[in-house]
Amino acid sequence: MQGPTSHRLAVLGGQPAFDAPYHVGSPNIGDRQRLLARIEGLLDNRRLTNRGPLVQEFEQRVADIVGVRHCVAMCNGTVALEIVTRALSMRDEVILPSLTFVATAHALQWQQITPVFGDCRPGTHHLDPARIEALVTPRTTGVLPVNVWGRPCDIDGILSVAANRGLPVVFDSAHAFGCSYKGRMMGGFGNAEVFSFHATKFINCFEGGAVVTNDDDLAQAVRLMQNFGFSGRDQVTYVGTNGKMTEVEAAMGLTSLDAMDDFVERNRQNYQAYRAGLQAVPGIELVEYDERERCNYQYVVAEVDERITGIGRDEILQALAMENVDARRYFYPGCHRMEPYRSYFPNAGMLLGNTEDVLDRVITLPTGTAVSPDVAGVIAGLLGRIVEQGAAVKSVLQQASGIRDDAHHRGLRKCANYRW
Ligand code: T4K
Repeated sequence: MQGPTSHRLAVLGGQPAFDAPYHVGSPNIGDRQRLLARIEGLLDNRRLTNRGPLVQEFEQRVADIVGVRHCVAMCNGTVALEIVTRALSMRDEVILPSLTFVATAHALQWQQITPVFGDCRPGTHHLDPARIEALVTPRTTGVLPVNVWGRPCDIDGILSVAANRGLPVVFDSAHAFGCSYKGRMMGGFGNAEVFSFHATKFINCFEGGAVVTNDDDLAQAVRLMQNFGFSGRDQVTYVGTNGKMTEVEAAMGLTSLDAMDDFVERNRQNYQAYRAGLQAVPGIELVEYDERERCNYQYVVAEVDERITGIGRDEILQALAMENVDARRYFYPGCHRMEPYRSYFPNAGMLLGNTEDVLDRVITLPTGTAVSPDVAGVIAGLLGRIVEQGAAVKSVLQQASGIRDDAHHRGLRKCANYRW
Protein backbone atom coordinates (compact mmCIF):
# COMPACT_ATOMS: atom_id res chain seq x y z
CA MET A 1 0.00 0.00 0.00
CA GLN A 2 1.43 3.36 -0.97
CA GLY A 3 0.92 6.50 1.10
CA PRO A 4 -1.63 9.04 -0.09
CA THR A 5 0.89 11.71 -0.96
CA SER A 6 3.90 9.62 -1.97
CA HIS A 7 2.59 8.20 -5.18
CA ARG A 8 1.52 9.46 -8.53
CA LEU A 9 -2.06 8.52 -9.44
CA ALA A 10 -2.17 5.31 -11.46
CA VAL A 11 -4.35 6.98 -14.09
CA LEU A 12 -1.55 9.47 -14.61
CA GLY A 13 1.08 6.77 -15.02
CA GLY A 14 1.92 5.84 -11.40
CA GLN A 15 1.73 2.43 -9.74
CA PRO A 16 -1.65 1.40 -8.29
CA ALA A 17 -1.98 2.39 -4.63
CA PHE A 18 -2.92 -1.19 -3.70
CA ASP A 19 -1.50 -4.51 -4.88
CA ALA A 20 -4.85 -6.31 -4.73
CA PRO A 21 -8.40 -4.98 -5.16
CA TYR A 22 -10.57 -3.69 -2.35
CA HIS A 23 -14.25 -4.47 -2.98
CA VAL A 24 -17.57 -3.21 -1.72
CA GLY A 25 -19.12 -6.25 -0.07
CA SER A 26 -16.05 -8.29 0.68
CA PRO A 27 -17.40 -10.77 3.28
CA ASN A 28 -16.72 -10.53 6.99
CA ILE A 29 -15.48 -13.86 8.33
CA GLY A 30 -15.93 -14.55 12.03
CA ASP A 31 -13.94 -16.96 14.20
CA ARG A 32 -12.98 -19.86 11.91
CA GLN A 33 -12.50 -22.33 14.76
CA ARG A 34 -16.02 -21.71 16.06
CA LEU A 35 -17.44 -22.02 12.57
CA LEU A 36 -15.58 -25.26 11.94
CA ALA A 37 -16.66 -26.65 15.33
CA ARG A 38 -20.30 -25.89 14.47
CA ILE A 39 -19.89 -27.56 11.08
CA GLU A 40 -18.28 -30.63 12.73
CA GLY A 41 -21.28 -30.74 15.08
CA LEU A 42 -23.89 -30.63 12.35
CA LEU A 43 -22.03 -33.31 10.40
CA ASP A 44 -21.87 -35.48 13.53
CA ASN A 45 -25.62 -34.97 14.10
CA ARG A 46 -26.42 -35.59 10.45
CA ARG A 47 -28.87 -32.74 10.67
CA LEU A 48 -28.25 -30.66 7.57
CA THR A 49 -31.46 -28.73 6.98
CA ASN A 50 -35.24 -28.50 7.70
CA ARG A 51 -35.07 -26.20 10.73
CA GLY A 52 -32.40 -28.03 12.66
CA PRO A 53 -30.97 -26.80 15.98
CA LEU A 54 -28.60 -24.26 14.45
CA VAL A 55 -31.35 -22.60 12.40
CA GLN A 56 -33.56 -22.47 15.49
CA GLU A 57 -30.74 -20.91 17.53
CA PHE A 58 -30.06 -18.40 14.76
CA GLU A 59 -33.75 -17.42 14.59
CA GLN A 60 -33.90 -16.94 18.34
CA ARG A 61 -30.78 -14.80 18.43
CA VAL A 62 -31.95 -12.59 15.57
CA ALA A 63 -35.39 -12.19 17.19
CA ASP A 64 -33.73 -11.28 20.52
CA ILE A 65 -31.38 -8.71 18.97
CA VAL A 66 -34.21 -7.08 17.07
CA GLY A 67 -36.81 -7.44 19.82
CA VAL A 68 -39.54 -9.20 17.82
CA ARG A 69 -41.65 -12.24 18.57
CA HIS A 70 -40.86 -14.14 15.36
CA CYS A 71 -37.92 -14.64 13.07
CA VAL A 72 -38.25 -17.08 10.18
CA ALA A 73 -34.82 -17.76 8.70
CA MET A 74 -34.80 -18.04 4.91
CA CYS A 75 -32.51 -19.20 2.12
CA ASN A 76 -32.05 -15.55 1.05
CA GLY A 77 -33.61 -12.10 1.28
CA THR A 78 -35.26 -12.26 -2.14
CA VAL A 79 -37.28 -15.38 -1.38
CA ALA A 80 -38.11 -13.90 2.03
CA LEU A 81 -39.62 -10.88 0.23
CA GLU A 82 -41.55 -13.11 -2.16
CA ILE A 83 -42.99 -15.22 0.62
CA VAL A 84 -43.97 -12.45 3.02
CA THR A 85 -45.62 -10.29 0.34
CA ARG A 86 -47.55 -13.36 -0.81
CA ALA A 87 -48.52 -14.26 2.75
CA LEU A 88 -49.94 -10.73 3.08
CA SER A 89 -52.00 -11.28 -0.10
CA MET A 90 -50.22 -8.53 -1.98
CA ARG A 91 -51.12 -8.67 -5.68
CA ASP A 92 -51.93 -6.30 -8.62
CA GLU A 93 -49.80 -3.25 -7.63
CA VAL A 94 -47.33 -2.58 -4.84
CA ILE A 95 -45.52 0.72 -4.28
CA LEU A 96 -41.76 0.68 -3.71
CA PRO A 97 -38.75 2.90 -4.40
CA SER A 98 -36.69 2.53 -7.57
CA LEU A 99 -33.52 3.34 -5.65
CA THR A 100 -32.93 -0.21 -4.42
CA PHE A 101 -31.26 -3.44 -5.43
CA VAL A 102 -33.31 -4.96 -8.24
CA ALA A 103 -34.32 -7.92 -6.01
CA THR A 104 -36.94 -5.71 -4.31
CA ALA A 105 -38.77 -5.20 -7.60
CA HIS A 106 -38.12 -8.72 -8.89
CA ALA A 107 -39.64 -10.28 -5.76
CA LEU A 108 -42.92 -8.65 -6.81
CA GLN A 109 -42.70 -9.13 -10.55
CA TRP A 110 -41.87 -12.82 -10.01
CA GLN A 111 -45.40 -13.13 -8.62
CA GLN A 112 -46.98 -11.06 -11.42
CA ILE A 113 -47.36 -8.10 -9.04
CA THR A 114 -46.68 -4.77 -10.78
CA PRO A 115 -43.98 -2.78 -9.01
CA VAL A 116 -45.02 0.88 -8.93
CA PHE A 117 -41.92 3.00 -8.42
CA GLY A 118 -42.12 6.03 -6.15
CA ASP A 119 -39.55 8.82 -6.04
CA CYS A 120 -37.23 9.61 -3.13
CA ARG A 121 -37.84 12.57 -0.93
CA PRO A 122 -35.52 15.38 -2.09
CA GLY A 123 -32.21 15.34 -0.26
CA THR A 124 -32.63 11.70 0.82
CA HIS A 125 -32.24 8.24 -0.71
CA HIS A 126 -35.60 7.10 0.66
CA LEU A 127 -39.14 6.67 -0.62
CA ASP A 128 -41.18 9.83 -0.09
CA PRO A 129 -44.45 9.20 1.82
CA ALA A 130 -46.08 12.00 -0.20
CA ARG A 131 -45.34 10.12 -3.42
CA ILE A 132 -46.94 6.98 -2.02
CA GLU A 133 -50.11 8.93 -1.44
CA ALA A 134 -50.07 10.08 -5.08
CA LEU A 135 -49.47 6.59 -6.47
CA VAL A 136 -52.22 4.70 -4.64
CA THR A 137 -54.91 3.35 -6.97
CA PRO A 138 -57.78 0.92 -6.38
CA ARG A 139 -55.33 -1.82 -7.46
CA THR A 140 -52.73 -1.00 -4.79
CA THR A 141 -52.38 -3.82 -2.25
CA GLY A 142 -49.28 -2.88 -0.29
CA VAL A 143 -46.17 -0.78 0.23
CA LEU A 144 -42.60 -2.08 0.18
CA PRO A 145 -40.23 0.69 1.35
CA VAL A 146 -36.49 0.08 1.62
CA ASN A 147 -34.27 1.08 4.53
CA VAL A 148 -31.46 1.59 2.09
CA TRP A 149 -27.86 1.66 3.45
CA GLY A 150 -29.29 0.63 6.84
CA ARG A 151 -30.58 4.17 7.32
CA PRO A 152 -34.26 4.23 8.20
CA CYS A 153 -36.70 5.77 5.77
CA ASP A 154 -39.50 7.97 7.12
CA ILE A 155 -41.07 4.96 8.80
CA ASP A 156 -43.70 6.94 10.72
CA GLY A 157 -44.69 8.96 7.64
CA ILE A 158 -45.02 5.84 5.50
CA LEU A 159 -46.94 3.89 8.13
CA SER A 160 -49.34 6.78 8.54
CA VAL A 161 -50.08 7.05 4.77
CA ALA A 162 -50.46 3.27 4.54
CA ALA A 163 -52.77 3.11 7.56
CA ASN A 164 -55.00 5.83 6.07
CA ARG A 165 -55.30 3.75 2.93
CA GLY A 166 -55.59 0.39 4.74
CA LEU A 167 -52.43 -0.95 3.09
CA PRO A 168 -50.04 -3.49 4.62
CA VAL A 169 -46.37 -2.50 4.77
CA VAL A 170 -43.31 -4.75 4.50
CA PHE A 171 -39.98 -3.00 4.99
CA ASP A 172 -37.11 -4.28 2.88
CA SER A 173 -34.49 -4.00 5.61
CA ALA A 174 -31.90 -6.08 3.75
CA HIS A 175 -29.28 -3.51 4.85
CA ALA A 176 -30.72 -2.61 8.23
CA PHE A 177 -30.06 -5.49 10.62
CA GLY A 178 -28.64 -4.03 13.83
CA CYS A 179 -29.92 -0.49 13.15
CA SER A 180 -32.51 1.51 15.03
CA TYR A 181 -35.19 4.10 14.28
CA LYS A 182 -36.14 6.56 17.02
CA GLY A 183 -34.41 4.30 19.54
CA ARG A 184 -36.24 1.10 18.50
CA MET A 185 -34.41 -1.64 16.66
CA MET A 186 -35.52 -2.07 13.08
CA GLY A 187 -37.28 -5.35 12.47
CA GLY A 188 -40.49 -4.65 14.38
CA PHE A 189 -42.02 -2.00 12.10
CA GLY A 190 -44.95 -2.45 9.72
CA ASN A 191 -46.48 -5.87 9.18
CA ALA A 192 -43.03 -7.41 8.75
CA GLU A 193 -39.46 -6.64 7.80
CA VAL A 194 -37.00 -8.63 5.71
CA PHE A 195 -33.27 -8.94 6.34
CA SER A 196 -30.60 -10.25 3.99
CA PHE A 197 -27.68 -12.27 5.30
CA HIS A 198 -25.98 -12.57 1.92
CA ALA A 199 -22.18 -12.88 1.82
CA THR A 200 -21.90 -9.16 1.11
CA LYS A 201 -23.88 -8.14 4.22
CA PHE A 202 -22.04 -7.35 7.45
CA ILE A 203 -23.69 -10.38 9.09
CA ASN A 204 -23.67 -13.20 6.59
CA CYS A 205 -24.80 -16.81 6.33
CA PHE A 206 -23.03 -17.28 2.95
CA GLU A 207 -26.59 -16.90 1.55
CA GLY A 208 -29.49 -16.17 3.87
CA GLY A 209 -32.34 -13.94 4.87
CA ALA A 210 -35.16 -13.66 7.37
CA VAL A 211 -38.70 -12.45 7.82
CA VAL A 212 -39.20 -10.81 11.21
CA THR A 213 -42.59 -9.85 12.60
CA ASN A 214 -44.70 -9.49 15.71
CA ASP A 215 -47.75 -10.89 13.92
CA ASP A 216 -48.32 -14.49 15.06
CA ASP A 217 -50.62 -15.43 12.15
CA LEU A 218 -48.31 -13.93 9.57
CA ALA A 219 -45.30 -15.74 11.06
CA GLN A 220 -47.19 -19.02 10.90
CA ALA A 221 -48.23 -18.46 7.28
CA VAL A 222 -44.67 -17.54 6.30
CA ARG A 223 -43.32 -20.63 8.03
CA LEU A 224 -45.76 -22.89 6.21
CA MET A 225 -45.05 -21.27 2.86
CA GLN A 226 -41.30 -21.62 3.19
CA ASN A 227 -41.62 -25.38 3.77
CA PHE A 228 -43.96 -26.53 0.97
CA GLY A 229 -47.01 -25.74 3.13
CA PHE A 230 -46.36 -28.64 5.50
CA SER A 231 -48.17 -28.15 8.82
CA GLY A 232 -47.25 -31.64 10.05
CA ARG A 233 -45.91 -34.89 8.73
CA ASP A 234 -47.88 -35.84 5.58
CA GLN A 235 -50.10 -32.79 6.09
CA VAL A 236 -50.06 -29.89 3.63
CA THR A 237 -52.34 -26.93 4.32
CA TYR A 238 -50.99 -24.27 1.97
CA VAL A 239 -49.34 -23.90 -1.38
CA GLY A 240 -45.72 -23.47 -0.45
CA THR A 241 -42.24 -23.30 -1.81
CA ASN A 242 -38.79 -24.11 -0.46
CA GLY A 243 -37.30 -21.08 1.27
CA LYS A 244 -35.41 -22.83 4.05
CA MET A 245 -32.04 -21.92 5.46
CA THR A 246 -29.61 -24.82 5.84
CA GLU A 247 -27.71 -25.75 9.00
CA VAL A 248 -24.35 -24.84 7.50
CA GLU A 249 -25.69 -21.38 6.64
CA ALA A 250 -26.98 -21.00 10.20
CA ALA A 251 -23.54 -22.07 11.49
CA MET A 252 -22.02 -19.21 9.51
CA GLY A 253 -24.78 -16.85 10.69
CA LEU A 254 -24.25 -17.71 14.36
CA THR A 255 -20.50 -17.28 13.98
CA SER A 256 -21.11 -13.90 12.35
CA LEU A 257 -23.44 -12.89 15.20
CA ASP A 258 -20.73 -13.84 17.73
CA ALA A 259 -18.52 -11.19 16.09
CA MET A 260 -21.25 -8.64 15.40
CA ASP A 261 -19.89 -5.97 17.76
CA ASP A 262 -16.41 -6.25 16.25
CA PHE A 263 -17.78 -5.98 12.71
CA VAL A 264 -19.82 -2.90 13.58
CA GLU A 265 -16.85 -1.32 15.32
CA ARG A 266 -14.58 -1.87 12.32
CA ASN A 267 -17.24 -0.45 9.99
CA ARG A 268 -17.63 2.56 12.29
CA GLN A 269 -13.88 3.20 12.34
CA ASN A 270 -13.68 2.92 8.56
CA TYR A 271 -16.63 5.28 8.17
CA GLN A 272 -14.95 7.80 10.46
CA ALA A 273 -11.67 7.51 8.56
CA TYR A 274 -13.54 8.20 5.32
CA ARG A 275 -15.39 11.08 6.94
CA ALA A 276 -12.19 12.67 8.19
CA GLY A 277 -10.45 12.16 4.84
CA LEU A 278 -13.32 13.43 2.72
CA GLN A 279 -14.09 16.50 4.80
CA ALA A 280 -11.67 18.64 2.82
CA VAL A 281 -12.60 17.22 -0.60
CA PRO A 282 -14.82 19.72 -2.40
CA GLY A 283 -17.83 18.21 -4.15
CA ILE A 284 -17.71 14.78 -2.50
CA GLU A 285 -20.19 14.57 0.32
CA LEU A 286 -20.46 11.56 2.57
CA VAL A 287 -23.99 10.39 3.34
CA GLU A 288 -23.87 10.55 7.12
CA TYR A 289 -25.25 8.10 9.66
CA ASP A 290 -27.31 9.45 12.53
CA GLU A 291 -25.01 8.49 15.39
CA ARG A 292 -27.77 8.96 17.97
CA GLU A 293 -29.20 5.72 16.57
CA ARG A 294 -27.79 2.20 16.43
CA CYS A 295 -26.04 1.88 13.07
CA ASN A 296 -24.20 -0.99 11.37
CA TYR A 297 -22.17 1.40 9.16
CA GLN A 298 -22.02 -1.30 6.51
CA TYR A 299 -22.34 0.99 3.49
CA VAL A 300 -20.07 3.98 3.05
CA VAL A 301 -21.90 6.10 0.50
CA ALA A 302 -21.00 9.48 -0.94
CA GLU A 303 -22.44 11.83 -3.53
CA VAL A 304 -20.33 13.49 -6.18
CA ASP A 305 -21.33 16.98 -7.27
CA GLU A 306 -19.66 17.37 -10.64
CA ARG A 307 -20.38 21.09 -10.71
CA ILE A 308 -17.90 21.39 -7.85
CA THR A 309 -15.47 18.53 -8.53
CA GLY A 310 -15.22 19.37 -12.22
CA ILE A 311 -14.83 15.64 -12.87
CA GLY A 312 -17.70 13.20 -13.24
CA ARG A 313 -18.64 10.35 -10.92
CA ASP A 314 -17.89 7.68 -13.52
CA GLU A 315 -14.45 9.12 -14.27
CA ILE A 316 -13.69 9.15 -10.56
CA LEU A 317 -14.69 5.46 -10.39
CA GLN A 318 -12.43 4.65 -13.34
CA ALA A 319 -9.51 6.41 -11.73
CA LEU A 320 -10.17 4.58 -8.44
CA ALA A 321 -10.37 1.24 -10.25
CA MET A 322 -6.88 1.84 -11.62
CA GLU A 323 -5.70 2.14 -7.98
CA ASN A 324 -7.33 -1.26 -7.28
CA VAL A 325 -10.32 0.27 -5.51
CA ASP A 326 -13.51 -1.34 -6.80
CA ALA A 327 -16.04 1.32 -5.75
CA ARG A 328 -19.63 0.90 -6.96
CA ARG A 329 -22.46 3.14 -8.09
CA TYR A 330 -25.19 1.21 -6.27
CA PHE A 331 -27.99 1.12 -7.42
CA TYR A 332 -27.39 2.69 -10.81
CA PRO A 333 -29.28 2.99 -13.16
CA GLY A 334 -32.30 2.35 -10.87
CA CYS A 335 -34.80 -0.50 -11.17
CA HIS A 336 -36.98 1.51 -13.55
CA ARG A 337 -34.13 1.59 -16.05
CA MET A 338 -33.54 -2.17 -15.86
CA GLU A 339 -35.47 -4.86 -17.71
CA PRO A 340 -38.27 -5.71 -17.75
CA TYR A 341 -39.33 -2.47 -16.03
CA ARG A 342 -37.62 -0.23 -18.60
CA SER A 343 -39.78 -1.75 -21.36
CA TYR A 344 -42.94 -1.86 -19.28
CA PHE A 345 -42.67 1.74 -18.07
CA PRO A 346 -40.46 3.63 -20.54
CA ASN A 347 -41.49 7.02 -19.14
CA ALA A 348 -41.14 6.17 -15.45
CA GLY A 349 -38.08 8.41 -15.19
CA MET A 350 -40.30 11.48 -15.63
CA LEU A 351 -41.76 10.84 -12.19
CA LEU A 352 -38.46 9.81 -10.60
CA GLY A 353 -36.40 12.97 -10.91
CA ASN A 354 -34.95 12.88 -7.39
CA THR A 355 -34.05 9.21 -7.76
CA GLU A 356 -32.29 9.75 -11.07
CA ASP A 357 -30.41 12.70 -9.63
CA VAL A 358 -29.10 10.56 -6.75
CA LEU A 359 -28.26 7.62 -9.03
CA ASP A 360 -26.14 9.87 -11.24
CA ARG A 361 -24.08 11.03 -8.27
CA VAL A 362 -23.83 8.12 -5.87
CA ILE A 363 -20.66 6.20 -5.10
CA THR A 364 -20.28 3.32 -2.61
CA LEU A 365 -16.85 2.73 -1.11
CA PRO A 366 -15.22 -0.45 0.24
CA THR A 367 -15.51 -1.17 3.94
CA GLY A 368 -15.91 -4.17 6.26
CA THR A 369 -13.20 -6.17 7.98
CA ALA A 370 -11.19 -6.56 4.75
CA VAL A 371 -10.58 -2.81 4.95
CA SER A 372 -8.73 -1.03 7.77
CA PRO A 373 -9.18 2.60 8.79
CA ASP A 374 -5.72 3.24 7.29
CA VAL A 375 -6.86 1.85 3.96
CA ALA A 376 -10.08 3.91 4.16
CA GLY A 377 -7.90 6.97 4.81
CA VAL A 378 -5.76 6.19 1.75
CA ILE A 379 -8.87 5.76 -0.42
CA ALA A 380 -10.24 9.09 0.83
CA GLY A 381 -6.85 10.62 0.03
CA LEU A 382 -6.97 9.16 -3.47
CA LEU A 383 -10.40 10.69 -3.98
CA GLY A 384 -9.03 14.04 -2.90
CA ARG A 385 -6.15 13.83 -5.35
CA ILE A 386 -8.34 12.61 -8.21
CA VAL A 387 -10.53 15.68 -7.71
CA GLU A 388 -7.53 17.99 -7.26
CA GLN A 389 -5.99 16.72 -10.49
CA GLY A 390 -9.40 16.35 -12.14
CA ALA A 391 -8.52 18.14 -15.39
CA ALA A 392 -5.48 15.93 -16.05
CA VAL A 393 -7.36 12.77 -15.04
CA LYS A 394 -10.27 13.62 -17.33
CA SER A 395 -8.02 14.36 -20.24
CA VAL A 396 -6.16 11.01 -19.90
CA LEU A 397 -9.43 9.08 -19.60
CA GLN A 398 -10.97 10.89 -22.55
CA GLN A 399 -7.93 10.19 -24.71
CA ALA A 400 -8.05 6.51 -23.69
CA SER A 401 -11.75 6.30 -24.51
CA GLY A 402 -11.10 8.02 -27.87
CA ILE A 403 -8.46 5.39 -28.66
CA ARG A 404 -10.89 2.63 -27.57
CA ASP A 405 -13.70 4.10 -29.73
CA ASP A 406 -11.35 4.35 -32.66
CA ALA A 407 -10.26 0.72 -32.27
CA HIS A 408 -13.90 -0.28 -31.90
CA HIS A 409 -14.90 1.52 -35.10
CA ARG A 410 -11.93 0.08 -36.98
CA GLY A 411 -13.12 -3.34 -35.74
CA LEU A 412 -16.66 -2.63 -36.93
CA ARG A 413 -15.41 -1.46 -40.32
CA LYS A 414 -13.39 -4.66 -40.62
CA CYS A 415 -16.51 -6.70 -39.82
CA ALA A 416 -18.54 -4.70 -42.36
CA ASN A 417 -15.95 -5.38 -45.07
CA TYR A 418 -15.79 -9.05 -44.32
CA ARG A 419 -17.51 -11.24 -46.92
CA TRP A 420 -19.44 -13.96 -45.14
N1 T4K B 1 -33.11 -5.90 -1.00
C1 T4K B 1 -32.01 -5.13 -1.01
C2 T4K B 1 -32.16 -3.68 -0.71
C3 T4K B 1 -30.76 -5.69 -1.27
O1 T4K B 1 -29.65 -4.90 -1.29
C4 T4K B 1 -30.65 -7.07 -1.54
C5 T4K B 1 -29.37 -7.67 -1.83
C6 T4K B 1 -31.84 -7.84 -1.50
C7 T4K B 1 -33.05 -7.22 -1.24
C8 T4K B 1 -31.84 -9.31 -1.77
O2 T4K B 1 -31.18 -10.04 -0.74
P1 T4K B 1 -30.49 -11.45 -1.12
O3 T4K B 1 -31.48 -12.26 -1.89
O4 T4K B 1 -29.23 -11.16 -1.91
O5 T4K B 1 -30.19 -12.03 0.23
C9 T4K B 1 -24.82 -7.80 -4.09
C10 T4K B 1 -25.51 -8.95 -3.40
O6 T4K B 1 -25.52 -10.11 -4.22
C11 T4K B 1 -26.88 -8.67 -2.93
O7 T4K B 1 -27.16 -9.62 -1.92
C12 T4K B 1 -26.99 -7.29 -2.32
N2 T4K B 1 -28.35 -6.94 -2.00
C13 T4K B 1 -26.43 -6.25 -3.26
C14 T4K B 1 -26.44 -4.90 -2.63
O8 T4K B 1 -25.08 -6.57 -3.53
P2 T4K B 1 -23.91 -7.53 -6.54
O9 T4K B 1 -24.45 -7.98 -7.85
O10 T4K B 1 -23.41 -6.15 -6.42
O11 T4K B 1 -22.85 -8.57 -6.01
P3 T4K B 1 -21.39 -8.88 -6.48
O12 T4K B 1 -21.36 -10.31 -6.85
O13 T4K B 1 -20.93 -7.86 -7.48
O14 T4K B 1 -20.59 -8.71 -5.13
C15 T4K B 1 -20.16 -7.45 -4.68
C16 T4K B 1 -18.66 -7.52 -4.38
O15 T4K B 1 -18.47 -8.29 -3.22
C17 T4K B 1 -17.83 -8.14 -5.46
O16 T4K B 1 -17.24 -7.13 -6.21
C18 T4K B 1 -16.77 -8.94 -4.73
C19 T4K B 1 -17.28 -9.06 -3.33
N3 T4K B 1 -17.59 -10.43 -2.95
C20 T4K B 1 -18.84 -10.95 -3.23
C21 T4K B 1 -19.14 -12.23 -2.86
C22 T4K B 1 -20.50 -12.81 -3.16
C23 T4K B 1 -16.63 -11.20 -2.35
O17 T4K B 1 -15.49 -10.72 -2.14
N4 T4K B 1 -16.93 -12.47 -1.96
C24 T4K B 1 -18.16 -13.03 -2.19
O18 T4K B 1 -18.40 -14.19 -1.81
O19 T4K B 1 -25.08 -7.80 -5.47
